[in-house]
Amino acid sequence: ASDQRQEVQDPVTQGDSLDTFAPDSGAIASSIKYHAEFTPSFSPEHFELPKAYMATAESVRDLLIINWNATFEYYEKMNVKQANYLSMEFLQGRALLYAIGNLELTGAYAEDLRKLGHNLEDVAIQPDAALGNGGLGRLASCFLDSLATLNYPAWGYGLRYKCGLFKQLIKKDGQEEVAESWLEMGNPWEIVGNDISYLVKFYGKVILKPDGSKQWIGGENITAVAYDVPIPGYKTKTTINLRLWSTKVAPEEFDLRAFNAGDHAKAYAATKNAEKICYILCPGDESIEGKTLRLKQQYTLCSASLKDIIAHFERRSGESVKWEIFPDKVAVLMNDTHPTLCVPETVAYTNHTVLPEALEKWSLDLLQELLPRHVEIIKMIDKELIHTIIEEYGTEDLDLLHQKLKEMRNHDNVYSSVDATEDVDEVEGPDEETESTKEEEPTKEEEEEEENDVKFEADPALPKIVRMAHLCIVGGYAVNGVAEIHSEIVKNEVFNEFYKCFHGNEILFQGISTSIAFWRLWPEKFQNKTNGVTPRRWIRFCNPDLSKIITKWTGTEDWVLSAENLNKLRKLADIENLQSEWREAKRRNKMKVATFLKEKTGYTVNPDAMFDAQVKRIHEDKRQLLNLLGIVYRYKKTKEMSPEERQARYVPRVVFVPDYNVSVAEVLIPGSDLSQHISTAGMEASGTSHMKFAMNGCVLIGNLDGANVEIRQKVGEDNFFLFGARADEIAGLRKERAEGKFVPDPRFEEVKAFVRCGVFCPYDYEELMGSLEGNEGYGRADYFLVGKDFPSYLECQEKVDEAYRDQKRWTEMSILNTAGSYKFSSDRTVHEYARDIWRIDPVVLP
Ligand code: T68
Repeated sequence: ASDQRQEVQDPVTQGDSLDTFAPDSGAIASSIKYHAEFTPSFSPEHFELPKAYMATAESVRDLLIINWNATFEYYEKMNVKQANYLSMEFLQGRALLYAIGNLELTGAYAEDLRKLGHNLEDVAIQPDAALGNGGLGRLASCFLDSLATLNYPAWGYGLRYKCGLFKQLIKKDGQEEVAESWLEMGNPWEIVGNDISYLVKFYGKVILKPDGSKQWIGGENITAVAYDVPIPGYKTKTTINLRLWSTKVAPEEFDLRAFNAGDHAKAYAATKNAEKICYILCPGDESIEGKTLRLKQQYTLCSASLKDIIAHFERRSGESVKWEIFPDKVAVLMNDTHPTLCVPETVAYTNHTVLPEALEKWSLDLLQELLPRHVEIIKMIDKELIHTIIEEYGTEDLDLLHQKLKEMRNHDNVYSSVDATEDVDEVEGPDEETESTKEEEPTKEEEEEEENDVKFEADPALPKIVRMAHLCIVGGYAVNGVAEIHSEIVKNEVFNEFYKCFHGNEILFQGISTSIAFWRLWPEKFQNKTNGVTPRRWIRFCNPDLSKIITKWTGTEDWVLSAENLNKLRKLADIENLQSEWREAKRRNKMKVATFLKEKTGYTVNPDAMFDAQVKRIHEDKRQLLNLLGIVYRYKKTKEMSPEERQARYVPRVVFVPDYNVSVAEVLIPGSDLSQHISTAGMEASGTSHMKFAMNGCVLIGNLDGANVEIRQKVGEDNFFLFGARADEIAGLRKERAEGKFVPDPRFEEVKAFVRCGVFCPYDYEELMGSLEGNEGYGRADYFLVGKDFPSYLECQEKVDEAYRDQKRWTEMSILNTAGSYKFSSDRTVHEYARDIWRIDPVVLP
């Protein structure tokens, strides 16, 4: 990629005028009435919900489209360099009130809707756009918000799943997942581009053409159609685009003959095959069918998006398309490895996990069958990598070189075998013989190369897999982690071979380190970009009460666009008046939580109690179990108290909130006092919910993992409850554990026994408790070190209780958390990506 920055001229001098629509009073009501009458998605008689929502949304969309078109036209005209954020997930949440807020029309809409007999808040009842699972998807949405607000030329690309995140029901036996289509009532936020579609190909074979070039032919073709979602920035005309692909059958794939012959199932097979690609988010991939579907999803995103990006480039280039300047005009970011199949192009890669089981791997056979041409390219990349390594390393010491490659293959290579201990699904080969370069006569040059490569061949007896993260690192021009500690782990541990490392003897003498041999692959690619979240949605929009207080005490509303202003609160944190306003706002937010919980779960909670929240995808490494065992321990102790003693304290009350999503977060986060970020150190890449909690004045309890480390630095050590083992101790502790040297704390034994005895309900707890003890058949002995951290967690929670009793001190901590959260605005993160990875500049519309 080039370092060249975009020079943007003022188009006003070129006679353009791009006025935004500024509706006067009454104009909004007319627009809503117009849509109610003429947008034929509901029956004509009434103006009730959901029709009132739809008509209101459509009128807002009109306004967005004006800015969205203006933005698009301006980028076209100025031929700007654009960043493209490819992500399998976006967790947008609800759009109506947020968009109105960004357009600064909340008052006007509320007033005009009132005239039409509706309350704005009540009208906004849309389902959440939940096209994501958790942090990774929500990060993508926060980035879009910041990109638009900061006027960066950028688009998001994703898939338009018909069913987003499942509806979660908690039944007696556990979680029940129910599919739910968020599109059932229609989606007013999208603009279908029937004229923007691309063919996406699967299967088939590669042939060698007479001119020596290769062609991928045959196979199955589907069509990807663009659905565009305008993303408005805050207080700016810039409205960027989230382009989501929906899949349908390519017309020529429909078997009309079979249909007419009465074999309707056969005729529809192609339709179903195409449509199922976008049917659900994250289809189960235990089965080979599931794996194939997931790979098809990933490839659809890559293929359609890159074709679209290339089409933009060609169109914007006009008469003279110069491919050598493609990197000056286009940056592509892969949000984790899901879009790895973009690698042959200009890409950058953000890693979101270091957990071995979460690092994507695909069987070479499956890839070969579905994408034969890509496998050839991947093999070429692999070959090139080996050549790079030989160049870097030299061939003087062949044994050492072999050793190095073997190491990389065993745990770190692009296309390689894996060690036999690893569990890789065997996949049946393709039914038909595919013609690929493998079977062609090699040229003389290739033969020579082959000879050279034989020496470095992987063990043919082992199953071949493609490690997507390695492909991303080799093919990407930049690789970043999402918090400082995570980026260090990425380069020094998980992907160290691709960064640099020492081998031979490293001698440390009187503080001077001398290495005998030095291996250096791509240290310059590796970077850190600590995550962030948008203060627009995560303070201003979800917490209007606190927003007013922040504006009042910092003197301006500037913090919404420049989060550094939040830090002004630091000096004010002990002022009594501010503190009492702060507490009142928190109390009102807690009342909202109490009302919400009552409605949603039927449980009553006391708003005077401390609200202690843990918000995470359910994962062993995030250690919900540590939280639960902590609760059980405290429950047991409360039970053992005398009635008088118990009276003096709150009895723990635990509520599980099912079906968590962005809208639920908007209620829970402002109304929490404490939030828990207690993953095993080194396992949470960053975490982002704690950034939202801190922004809303919640105090955190956590260990030195992910972005906790940086949050603690910013809010101050005294305002963060720290416990637990550090990342650099984990390997040693696990070893100790495996060798049976770990001596559990009596409180840990007590709590496990208590659960086992069935006080909560009769249930076979053996699997759960066994996993903590490493009992036979239950996997690795407490791999996530719940037992090790349990005592320090309990002690830390006691300190929390103590601190909460001093409300003055607690409020000060709460204010200091909001103050210190300034660093964790996604505006800061996006500026860093723009400067260091995408190399794009803001382009302000005239
Ligand atoms: C999260 N990852 C990290 N993954 O766990 C979190 N994965 O620490 C980090 O803050 C966040 O990414 C943003 O960087 C995820 O959310 C997924 O949701 C996911 C989904 C499908 C496949 C793999």
